[in-house]
Amino acid sequence: MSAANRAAALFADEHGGAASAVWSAPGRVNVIGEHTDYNDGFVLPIALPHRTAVAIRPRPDRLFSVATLGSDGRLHRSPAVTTEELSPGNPSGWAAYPAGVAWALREAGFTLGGADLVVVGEVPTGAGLSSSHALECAVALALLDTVHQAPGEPDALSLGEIARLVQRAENDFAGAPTGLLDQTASLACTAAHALFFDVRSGESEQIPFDPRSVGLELLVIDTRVKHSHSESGYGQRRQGCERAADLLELKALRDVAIGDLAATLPNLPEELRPLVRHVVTENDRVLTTVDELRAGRYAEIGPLLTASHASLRDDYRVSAPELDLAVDSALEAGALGARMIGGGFGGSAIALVPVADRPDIERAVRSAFERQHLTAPRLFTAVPSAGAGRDL
Ligand code: GAF
Repeated sequence: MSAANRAAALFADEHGGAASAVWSAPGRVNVIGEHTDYNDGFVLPIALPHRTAVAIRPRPDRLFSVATLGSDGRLHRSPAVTTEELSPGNPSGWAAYPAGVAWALREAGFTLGGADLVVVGEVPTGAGLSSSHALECAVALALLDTVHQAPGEPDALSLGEIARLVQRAENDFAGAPTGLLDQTASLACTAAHALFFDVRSGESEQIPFDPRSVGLELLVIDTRVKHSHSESGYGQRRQGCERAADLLELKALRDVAIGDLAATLPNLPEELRPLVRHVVTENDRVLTTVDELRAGRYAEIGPLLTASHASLRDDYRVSAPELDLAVDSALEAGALGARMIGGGFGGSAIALVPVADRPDIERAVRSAFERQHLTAPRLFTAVPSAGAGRDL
């Protein structure tokens, strides 16, 4: 059963009667363009088939209640608070993600009534696949629907505006200083495409991306090493980039042209140079990847993925031994390219693999983990899927 149908059924059990709507939003895999979003740069994500669904029904009072299906198969209920009572820290824990969205909408001037929400998520959590943004985007759309602002309504907010509201929830309520990549991917990706998104201009283009049509697959390797953007070195990397841009008197590192990189680096303190080198070369790799995909040259993006990983590992220093192992073992077994994805310090890697070689590559990655006595990784194919929408 789909996440949406399960959310609808659980809603009926929990609250009696039907939900008024069910919205869902997917997790994402970023093909390339990592740690470029908060530098005003370029990203190229796809949406996963894994979705988080939110069944909703407005309440006559002002209470905001959320129940989520846990991995233990039970519903976990957040303490019900009124929408007026929501403030960063109240509620905390997992409930901060849905509550933060209601708070951000309220802060943006929407008059929200109370609502009951039931959440069913199938995006693996802590795996760098953006489960928190899938949840936040689905909640945002469900709540906006209650005030006639969901996509499709007359004068509705644009997807870009919704993405910024979700970003505010994540940054100021949940306390994770993340950029715009994940919510934009979850909201705006379409099936069989990658989304080429220019964070500075807000412009995006759907790039046809269907690896299976050329005998390839994008394999996700979830290392099972959990990560968290509010606790990892993510914020510190972000501050380093902002400091470098300030010292260079630029709005953002996006403004360093690849051709000026060598001349620019000596003007910076030594510890900031690798950060800048990563961001500038990564933006360039996104542009080259888009060119290759537009020309249908899928295999050519392999080396770009691998170069991205080396840059994230050596310059940006956000990889982890398990991510390096996933990438190295996949490459040794015949992947055309591989890299860690997302914020790093754990989570997942991707590998571009010929369909025919996938069983061997999968076996090689699994035995590499086994030899090092690591938790078995979870492997699956990332099929470029649809973005968020209303299911029921
Ligand atoms: C995380 C963040 F949420 C994104 O905004 C982005 O910075 C990414 O890490 C790194 O590219 O997923």
